[in-house]
Amino acid sequence: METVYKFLFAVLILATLVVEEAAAATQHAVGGSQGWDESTDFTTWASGEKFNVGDQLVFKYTSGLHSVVELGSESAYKSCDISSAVTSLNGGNNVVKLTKPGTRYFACGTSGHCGQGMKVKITTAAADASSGTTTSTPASSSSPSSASSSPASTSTSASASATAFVSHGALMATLLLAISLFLVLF
Ligand SMILES: [Cu+2]
Repeated sequence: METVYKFLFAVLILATLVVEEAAAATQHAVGGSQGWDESTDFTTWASGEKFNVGDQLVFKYTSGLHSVVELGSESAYKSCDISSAVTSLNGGNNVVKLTKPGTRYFACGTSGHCGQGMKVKITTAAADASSGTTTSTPASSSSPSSASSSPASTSTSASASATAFVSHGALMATLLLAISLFLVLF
């Protein structure tokens, strides 16, 4: 009977850890309440946000008026070279997952909009910086309607699974530690 309780305790710890890990991922509504629009100051917005691995960017805009293109380099970003886009998204509500540390460049694909400042540079911090601290997200972005925006994250799936493996390892280590602690104490 005692083993049953031990098992249940272990399951409880595991469930808690999984929930905590899920809660640590933040959704960033790009541009804040103004959204993905040419009137938004994205440099100021991005400087006030902290991007961690596992977080998501949510681009909200009027479908047909704007789009989201990911650019492959700093130079393409600076010169608004939309033709070198890595990924192109549209539809008005796109979710892009930040799967690894580093800088990513996004711009609007509509002619002239990037030049007007409708672009943003996102720098994702290394995984270890994400422990615990979750940045605030506007309540409006709470609907996780993962639109047809998966292509952006699938291109980097190899590194994504590597990151997942690392965090999974840390999770298992914590779990094993908790279980052994329990066995020693009781
Ligand atoms: Cu635009």
